[in-house]
Amino acid sequence: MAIDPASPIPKYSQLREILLDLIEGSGLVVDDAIPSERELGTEYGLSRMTVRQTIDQLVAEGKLYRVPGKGTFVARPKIAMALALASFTHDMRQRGFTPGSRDILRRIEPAGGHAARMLDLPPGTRVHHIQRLRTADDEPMAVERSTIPLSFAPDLDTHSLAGRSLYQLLEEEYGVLLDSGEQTIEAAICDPTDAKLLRLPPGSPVLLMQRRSFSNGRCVEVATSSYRGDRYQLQTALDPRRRAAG
Ligand code: 16G
Repeated sequence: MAIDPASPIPKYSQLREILLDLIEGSGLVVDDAIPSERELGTEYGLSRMTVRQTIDQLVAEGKLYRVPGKGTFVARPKIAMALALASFTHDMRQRGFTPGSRDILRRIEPAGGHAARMLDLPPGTRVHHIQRLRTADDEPMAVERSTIPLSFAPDLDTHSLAGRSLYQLLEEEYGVLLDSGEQTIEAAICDPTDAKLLRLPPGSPVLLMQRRSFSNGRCVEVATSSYRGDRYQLQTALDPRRRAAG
């Protein structure tokens, strides 16, 4: 591929395509170095500034990373999370990672107004509040905060969740099989406490997910999770748009 100076597509966009092809398509693997800014400039007849602008963008997107004094390297691909009612444990295992879970906080408390509304329960109903750090191959991935009414799992607090799946425990110990869910996902900035847990610089981006999971139409879990923006992307199949009736 070459840069076409006559093309209406800006040169940095053309270089981006070339670099993406290099990163994703043609033999470079994770942690391989890409050519230096000088080499790219010479090879494609571009100014250093154009090359830097393109690389900066790819670094910001998490496709490349820089090591000062050493060069620019191919980053690990992000984990493409499907929009499904999957448990973290199951999802990580399917991808070949070893899932982990560390309790940050577990307690029984009366549900506040917001949590109660989300759970379709009267305020003050007793709920388990569970905060966990989720890891994959010991690397922090997400902070998850789940609220579960005691009525579904009265002595859940006596079960360790270290390295264990909450969804599996609900099913095996309490016969609660989650069969539907709804979830919102938005961009957010990691709060300082979560940044520390996730070992991210303060102010890093996260995907903030709010999930309600149901069993037989009753809300079993309300969860708020912060997933690392530098490690996750969302992936979904797209259905063809339905034609308007009539
Ligand atoms: C997922 C759910 C979370 C649930 C957890 C159970 C999202 C955003 N969150 O991570 O709500 O508590 O799975 O995982 O997907 P576990 O069965 O491994 O404990």
